[in-house]
Amino acid sequence: MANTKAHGDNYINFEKGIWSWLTTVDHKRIGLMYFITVMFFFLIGGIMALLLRLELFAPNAAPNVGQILANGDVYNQVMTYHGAIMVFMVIVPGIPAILGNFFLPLQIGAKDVAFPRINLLSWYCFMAGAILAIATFFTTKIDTGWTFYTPYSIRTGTATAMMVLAAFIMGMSSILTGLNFIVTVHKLRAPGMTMHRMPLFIWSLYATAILQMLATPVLGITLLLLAVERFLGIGIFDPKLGGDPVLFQHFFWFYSHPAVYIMIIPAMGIISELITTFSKKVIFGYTAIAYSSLGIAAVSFFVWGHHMFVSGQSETTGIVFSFLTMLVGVPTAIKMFNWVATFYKGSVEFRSPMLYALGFMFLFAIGGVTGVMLATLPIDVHFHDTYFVVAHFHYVMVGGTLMALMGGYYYWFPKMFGKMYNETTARISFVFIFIGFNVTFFPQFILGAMGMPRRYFDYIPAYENLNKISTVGSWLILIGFLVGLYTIVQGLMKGEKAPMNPWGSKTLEWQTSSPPPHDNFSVEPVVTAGPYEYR
Ligand code: HEM
Ligand SMILES: [Cu+2]
Repeated sequence: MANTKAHGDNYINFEKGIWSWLTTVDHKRIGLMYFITVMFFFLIGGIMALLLRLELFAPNAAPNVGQILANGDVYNQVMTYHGAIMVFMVIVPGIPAILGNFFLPLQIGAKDVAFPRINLLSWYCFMAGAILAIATFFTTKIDTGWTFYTPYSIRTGTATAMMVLAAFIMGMSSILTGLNFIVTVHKLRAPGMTMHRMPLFIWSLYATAILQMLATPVLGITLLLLAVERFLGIGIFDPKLGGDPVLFQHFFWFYSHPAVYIMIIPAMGIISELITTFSKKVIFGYTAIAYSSLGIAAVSFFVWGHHMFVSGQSETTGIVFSFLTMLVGVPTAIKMFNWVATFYKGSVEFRSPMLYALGFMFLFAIGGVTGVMLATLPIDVHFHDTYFVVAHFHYVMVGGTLMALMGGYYYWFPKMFGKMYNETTARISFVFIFIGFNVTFFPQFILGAMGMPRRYFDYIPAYENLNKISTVGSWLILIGFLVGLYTIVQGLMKGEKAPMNPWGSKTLEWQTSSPPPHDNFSVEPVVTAGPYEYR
């Protein structure tokens, strides 16, 4: 009793003032702070993407708006920022840091993560790195591509060292989040919440956390070596100094391939939640889905050489990496088949989160299959560094991760904010994004097969029509996101009050009020059954 300050009844109004947010150790508030900042960076990265496409609409035309990029150097810079921002500041932190932070403790019936202060520290690391990254834009900029390939990244006069430091600091943030999640899962589950009763989203975050902890330090050390080489002139990667540029690629992809699974595994976790909830049926193959996340995480460490098929590695190495890469298809297909089997005899409801789940399955299937094509050594020799690759990774990162992130927002929005949104505008937004995405990126498969190289601001006339279509698609995506933004803002301002459990879900986060109180549950939950006991 006798509390000096009046506390509100939920985590949002629990304390007031900006300072209470900046010093909060509440996992839900930290999740929201990530939400706001990551979405801001998504906006910046998105504007850059639109500029790139505008340039590619008509590179040789008389001056038009796109012409501001009609200079190879400027195009390279914008392309580098777009890639680096989207990867390091949007898609990698996206699901774990926003939805993971918010829902991991809630879904396992805990009051918070294991180390709440470290959780806040990881947000500050993220912000420090992100601000440093943006700051490079006001110096000599960077133009290496988000991959920082040597020897160019050592020799270029741009602010590579600063950017590399930024990526290093953001890596720290990712490691700390992973550490927190692993300890939380092991130590803070509610009574009765055995590992095999955890929601599949938690299993996916757990597998991701292992990758964050084991793979990210490799990136950190690699980037440190790059900086050492630039500043001290010690030959590590630069052949002029006796170094080996391909060594950089080995190190870089030893992190960055697992990193693509840091992006996609949590997305798959969300999809499992959505599919079982909106089919009103227990998920098919719970154990298989749970363990296939770990399977994907394990295999992902042995496939990095598929980025280097044409770097001069031996034929035997190429064949081995080609084979190992295809193995990733096995645990992935296990998930796909189990999701499809869950629909069988379910009562499937096409609410907006479910539309995103179906969108994910369709687009990610294309991304995955074209990944297997690229993993086929002789095919990659032809497709390497063409727009086929650009199309492939956008199908995976946008069609996969971003679709799941959006589906997750619509699913958990009532819980996070205690408000409902307009279902009609949410669906309109989805339709524009889904169609626009395919119009933008499908033609790029064809362009790639025709030989159009990536990372160029200009092309021969043969590529013109498909590029025009692709740019028009990017405008459709823009419309979709604007309608989505309207839906969110309208829901926040005018939405009806959300009930505790609007979708009739079974997992624990729906057993507390919307939005949840400061310490999550008024009574500690006791778990007596699995997470999806629909029927
Ligand atoms: C949604 C609309 C988007 C459009 C229209 C778009 C467009 C583009 C374009 C034109 C390029 C340059 C390709 C080249 O010249 O090789 C590019 C590169 C790239 N994009 Fe996107 N993009 C979008 C969203 C995203 C998102 C959400 C991500 C997040 C993962 C992303 C990640 C990348 C990466 C990693 C590169 C490669 C940069 C590099 O090669 O250095 N893009 N994108
Ligand atoms: Cu890879």
